[in-house]
Amino acid sequence: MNEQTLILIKPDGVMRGLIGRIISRFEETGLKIVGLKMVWADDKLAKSHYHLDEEWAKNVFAKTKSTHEKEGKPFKFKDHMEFGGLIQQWNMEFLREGPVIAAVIEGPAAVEIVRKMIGHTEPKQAAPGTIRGDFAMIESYAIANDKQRVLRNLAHASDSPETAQREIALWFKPNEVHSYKNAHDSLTE
Ligand code: IDP
Ligand code: MG
Repeated sequence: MNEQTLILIKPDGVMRGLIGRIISRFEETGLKIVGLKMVWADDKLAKSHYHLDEEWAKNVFAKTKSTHEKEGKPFKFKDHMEFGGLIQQWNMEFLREGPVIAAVIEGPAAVEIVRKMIGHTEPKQAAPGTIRGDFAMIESYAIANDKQRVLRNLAHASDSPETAQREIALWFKPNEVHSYKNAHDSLTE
C-alpha cells in the first residue's frame, strides 16, 4: 500500500548546503518525490506545524528525561506539557530562521522508512548511515539544552500516517502534490 509522508529540511540543513545530499538519499531508496518546494514559514504555519499535542509532549519529555538520567545529568522539568510547550516554542522560532525545503515522499511504508533514514531525534544517538547520524552526530541534548535552543538535527519527518496527512495539508495545496510513474513502480504494483 502506497503511503505519503512529509519531510522538511530545516533551516540548519539548508544553511549548511545539504539540500541535494538529503533529497538524493530518499530518491536512491526508490521512494518517489511527489511534491517539493522551498518555503519561508510565517508565524501561523510554524505554529500549526508545531502545535502542542499531549501524546507528542509525553513522548518528547520521556526521550529527553531518560537521556539526561542515563548521562547522570539533572532534568529540572516535572510536567510534560510545560516541557513540550517550551520545546515547541523553540521549534517555531528555529523553523523561521530561514527557508526550509518541504517535500512529500510516497511509497510503500514511506512513513516508517523515512523515519528510519532520518534517525534518532538526538543526532548523538542516531546511527551512522542515518541523515542525523552522518551529518550532525556532534549535536546532543546536553549542548542544545545548555544553550536553551532546539536540537539542530537537519530534518523533520512525519511520525505516523495520520500526522503525515495533517502535515502534508499544511504545507501543500492538493494540486502541488503530483501523481506519476517512476522506474520502481513496476516492482511494487
Ligand atoms: P523528531 O524530530 O525526531 O520527530 P520530536 O520528538 O518530534 O523529534 O521533537 C521535535 C523536535 O524538537 C526535534 O526534532 C528536535 O529538534 C526538538 N527537540 C526535541 N526534544 C528536545 C530537547 O530536549 N531539547 C531541544 N530540542 C528538542
Ligand atoms: Mg516528531
